[in-house]
Amino acid sequence: MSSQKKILVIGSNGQIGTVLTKKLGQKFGFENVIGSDLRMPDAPTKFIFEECSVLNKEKLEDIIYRHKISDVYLLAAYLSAKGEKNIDKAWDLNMTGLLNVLNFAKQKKIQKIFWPSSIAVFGPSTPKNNVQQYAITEPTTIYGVSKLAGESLCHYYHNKFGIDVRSIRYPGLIGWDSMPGGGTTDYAVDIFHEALKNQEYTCFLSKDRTLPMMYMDDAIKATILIMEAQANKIQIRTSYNLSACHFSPNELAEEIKKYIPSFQITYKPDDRDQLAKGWPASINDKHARNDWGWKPNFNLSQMVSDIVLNLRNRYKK
Ligand code: NAD
Ligand code: AKB
Repeated sequence: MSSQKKILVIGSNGQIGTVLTKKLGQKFGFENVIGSDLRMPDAPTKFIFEECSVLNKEKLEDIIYRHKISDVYLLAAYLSAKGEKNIDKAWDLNMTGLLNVLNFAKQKKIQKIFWPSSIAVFGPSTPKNNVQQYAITEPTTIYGVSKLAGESLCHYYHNKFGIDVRSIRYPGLIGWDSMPGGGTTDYAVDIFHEALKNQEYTCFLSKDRTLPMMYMDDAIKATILIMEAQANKIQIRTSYNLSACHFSPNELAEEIKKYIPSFQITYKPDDRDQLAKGWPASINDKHARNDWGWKPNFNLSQMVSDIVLNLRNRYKK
């Protein structure tokens, strides 16, 4: 195996993959980053792209072999809201996809894996605020169930086979550069686009439904930080709690109004509000901070300012 880092991002067309591939390309060279997804990306990419399902083991193995892949970022998944509508498919993609990649590491075809978990591993029996790393995990969505099982699988493969798999429990992620793909926290991205285009938004969560959230820049920073940390710093091989800020739709709307005073929000909670109701309002991430030096850069007002600036530029074009 070559000593050159060669990175494969599976699910590279998604909300996180779109941004992560750019950051990894800037850091390690675009020639060392391979993206893969079910379909070709909408726009040309600077990195190499391979069309492939993570469920197609043979094709994936061929990509890993041809590109001499060392590190895999596995992002392909069904998220919470989409998962509730496709339970069998969500379980299959979220679990078999992970198992396929873990087995490539077991066979020594790759060296390191990043696989994200979620705050969805928590449920209504978890305390609401400042949720600790080892709090009760009794999820009530198939997505949360698959993430919790995935965390155990990562822990098991690390302990039994020494697999270097690293994981973060992302909160809801918000960015301006990509659109979300079927989650409960998607409102927090949609709201910016509607505020700038139409000055109004109908929110599918309740006005005061506070959730742990994070700006995409911080999520990407944490992802690269945990992957670049020395292996002995990674003390938790299930998945790390990670936190930046928490807010309700009402608080987000008030912050947006500082830039777009005519913005109006109305509330029409749907099934997704019930999913969000079972999740924590805030997370304690002291282990990530102590073990590998995690610290966020963006609070709510810094994030809103940056997103509005970037989207205004985009919509001007
Ligand atoms: P997304 O839905 O935006 O993107 C997933 C990508 O995977 C899509 O481009 C999709 O086409 C691709 N994909 C689907 N099936 C595939 C298959 N069989 N083979 C290959 N690619 C396939 O998701 P995201 O928001 O970018 O999330 C990425 C990961 O981060 C997921 O594991 C998700 O659970 C986790 N996560 C995301 C958030 C968030 O707020 N975005 C929060 C917590 C955890
Ligand atoms: C979702 O809403 O499903 C995701 C998540 C918090 O895991 N954004």
